Amino acid sequence: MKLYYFPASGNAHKVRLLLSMLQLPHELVVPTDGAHKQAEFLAMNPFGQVPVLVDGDVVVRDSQAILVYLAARYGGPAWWPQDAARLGAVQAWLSTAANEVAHGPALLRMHRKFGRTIDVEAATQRSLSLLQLLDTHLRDQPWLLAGDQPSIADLAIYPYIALAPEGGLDLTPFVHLTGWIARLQSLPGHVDMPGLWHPLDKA
Ligand SMILES: N[C@@H](CCC(=O)N[C@@H](CS)C(=O)NCC(=O)O)C(=O)O
Repeated sequence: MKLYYFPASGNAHKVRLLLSMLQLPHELVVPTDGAHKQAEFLAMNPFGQVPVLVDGDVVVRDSQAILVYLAARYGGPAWWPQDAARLGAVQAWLSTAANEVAHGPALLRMHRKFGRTIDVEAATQRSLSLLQLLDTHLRDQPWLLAGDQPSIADLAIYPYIALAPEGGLDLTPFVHLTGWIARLQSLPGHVDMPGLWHPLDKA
């Protein structure tokens, strides 16, 4: 398998995490010199963005879609639930990753780290609402889905939450969320990326 990615991409990092946790051999490819806007790459992803996964004849673009593909093909029932209610719950969090997370903490990070012009006030409000919602949700359960095992729902949400301090957000008041980040970081196969906040290192 080949994963096209950028080292600073939280979206690509979701996929790196699952590949690593499933122990799937893969090659990492960084498009250089604008190659992600050239015809060869655009044939794989017309949006000209990473991540893109190539697995034999199968090409999948979009981080959420790649998580679904890998979990369904290689993950087994823990990563890809078989019952309709759990699948619906997974999809709800994948949508949250593509919407509230992307337009909240991920956008603030784009602004602070890469200079993107945004409505900072709106993105901050969206982010704080999301962090509070996640913190409340994780008060009584270890993972985003009910039960005692992580799923792709957690991996879809996690990178841009743990990267949120790079966008100027303080995660320390959100103690349940902080515990979830620490749990994710202690999973076998967790891989680090520059900028991820490590709550257990804070002392
Ligand atoms: N919805 C897409 C968004 C992908 C995305 O925003 N990729 C960024 C890196 S995180 C990218 O490739 N940006 C380069 C560009 O747009 O030129 C996903 O979840 O994969």
